[in-house]
Amino acid sequence: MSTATVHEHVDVPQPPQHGRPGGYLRRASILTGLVGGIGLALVVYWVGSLWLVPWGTTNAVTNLQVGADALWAATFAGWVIGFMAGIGAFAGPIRWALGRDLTHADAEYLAGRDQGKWRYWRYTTDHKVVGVQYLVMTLILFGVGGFLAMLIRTELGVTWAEVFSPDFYNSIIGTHGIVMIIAMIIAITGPLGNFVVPIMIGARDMAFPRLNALSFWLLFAAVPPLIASLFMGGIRDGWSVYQPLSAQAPTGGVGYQITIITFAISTGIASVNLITTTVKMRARGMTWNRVPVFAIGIIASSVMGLIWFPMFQYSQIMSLSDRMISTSFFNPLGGGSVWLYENLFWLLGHPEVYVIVVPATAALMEIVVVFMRKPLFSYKIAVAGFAGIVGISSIVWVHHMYMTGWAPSTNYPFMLSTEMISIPFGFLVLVLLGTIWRGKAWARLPMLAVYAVIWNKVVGGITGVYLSDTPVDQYMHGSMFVVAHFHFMLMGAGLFGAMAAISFWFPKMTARTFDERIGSIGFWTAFIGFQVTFFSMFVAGLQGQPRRVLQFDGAFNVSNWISTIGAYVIGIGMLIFLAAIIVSWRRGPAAPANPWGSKSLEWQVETPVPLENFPVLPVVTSDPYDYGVPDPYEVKEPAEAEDAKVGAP
Ligand code: HEM
Ligand SMILES: [Cu+2]
Repeated sequence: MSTATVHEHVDVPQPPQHGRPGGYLRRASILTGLVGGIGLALVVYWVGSLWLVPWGTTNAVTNLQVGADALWAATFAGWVIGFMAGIGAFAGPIRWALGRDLTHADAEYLAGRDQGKWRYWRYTTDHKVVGVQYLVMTLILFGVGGFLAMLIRTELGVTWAEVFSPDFYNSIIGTHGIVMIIAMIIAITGPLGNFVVPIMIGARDMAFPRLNALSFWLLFAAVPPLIASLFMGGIRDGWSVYQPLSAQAPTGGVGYQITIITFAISTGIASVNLITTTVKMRARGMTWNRVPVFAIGIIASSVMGLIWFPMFQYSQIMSLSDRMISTSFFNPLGGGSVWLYENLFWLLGHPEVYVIVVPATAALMEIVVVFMRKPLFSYKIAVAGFAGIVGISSIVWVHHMYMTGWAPSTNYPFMLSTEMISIPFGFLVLVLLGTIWRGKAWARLPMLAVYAVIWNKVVGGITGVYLSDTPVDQYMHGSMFVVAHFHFMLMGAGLFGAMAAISFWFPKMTARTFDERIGSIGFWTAFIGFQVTFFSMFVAGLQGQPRRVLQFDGAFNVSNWISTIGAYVIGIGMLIFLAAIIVSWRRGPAAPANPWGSKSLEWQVETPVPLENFPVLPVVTSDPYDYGVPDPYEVKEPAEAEDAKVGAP
């Protein structure tokens, strides 16, 4: 991408300055957040237990004292609100309401100027800080989800005994599923959407910096209720917490509901921010056909999240209301419908897999052009692929309900729409293959990882087509084949794609060089373990092994032993990859500004990236993929000077 730098001083209009800078925002941090959260939760629980439980009214369906659910729902909500108040999320709006809007000095302070590492523990608005905060949060969530996965495979591998009680095994599965889904949803959009996209499009920050901090800290506040639920009887009906089972689950289910309701607000805000940033903050000259494909992928993912995540949120608000005040949204005895729940859930459930896979695919496209030194095979087909997925992914959700008996006549149109989604999905794989085709790859980890992810995508995609056919699904529904299929998609394409993307943008994000030797050992160990784990689960599923059942017929023993060994190998590989991230971040050699020789804007800025990103905003004059294409703006030495040089002694 060639840029013409125009040295013009841009006057940034300043908000009217009222009163002195400072106030609570200068003292707020994660510590005041924790005090606020725990403090308010305790107060609510105390007042609530004085007031709620003594009622003793019992929910007709759950036979549970309504008070208990309402008490915990209020306590968890108290934690979220108290934490957000404590960390300073409401300080800005309150000051604005009091006519004392933030001063420019406050805004600079909030952006983290001159605060060193402490800025990562505060309500900081700089998109680069928020990106790093999301990266750390993603790693923590993967740690929790991965640990639970090891427990699941241990239970399934120890075929001669029971390691956990059936109830606890059920809650491990459900918690593993939802923690991993949340981790995958943020894995690329959070760290890289926030850190890379604004620089990549030539902006100084996101469109709404304060909202950006809000989206991250809401995510942070959303997690503890979910973890708490594991110790309050847990969620025993899988990550999808289907009704009417979840209405009868222990109080822990309330933690899940508060988490999803809060997380949905966080993703909604983040999606609005990511979309608005690329629509409104692009550098001059960056017309839509010059926008890097990664930014397009992030928009596509954010649009799907923005439209469909509220469905999930509504389903949990209604579930909570059914539990707390005995409404009957999903209670057939009160005229409600469990199918309403399933439709609401899968209206999000399916597009969400593309919320995960689309950013990973877009990141791979940024990687292949750099390491193949070739223009993208077809920018237009890539964009058409993303647009096609946004469109079709919203009309396929019923393939999760083929076997529910809800509306069998709809199965065939949804079978068709589901099969059709492999067309835009195929576009994306073809653009990757087309860019690789006949090129000479620079064999570095990010590039080699692309091959691994394409393999996983193809396996995941093909098995998806099988399952989209109702006759096949009649046999496979609820089996380990389905589990293996979505792991190939969510983990195989999503997580391994995220690992490729992190290893690519690591030098820019951390100003350190990523240790590719350790990183590669980790990546490929996990990749091999992954194939072993989930191919044997394809086999177990074909043999008929049901999911979500800890006791099964001995016929499945061998495939489960192999799968469990594979899972431990994944675990070892992931720990080695994590070690590579930590070791490189702590003491890796300082990274140069553009180690890959990329033409994209984010690699044209200094490393570490200065607070304002660009000393002067760039003007863009071409797309970022003109590798191997002569630069029309390159200032050529006049011929005679050339000759003169040739002649010169
Ligand atoms: C270390 C890697 C992982 C292993 C070994 C693993 C293993 C498993 C197994 C064996 C199950 C099925 C349990 C059963 O039905 O009895 C499962 C369920 C699930 N996994 Fe994973 N998983 C891993 C990573 C992931 C990742 C990265 C995701 C990303 C989204 C994920 C999402 C899910 C979901 C959504 C379920 C369904 C939970 C439910 O049935 O409610 N897993 N996992
Ligand atoms: Cu689906």
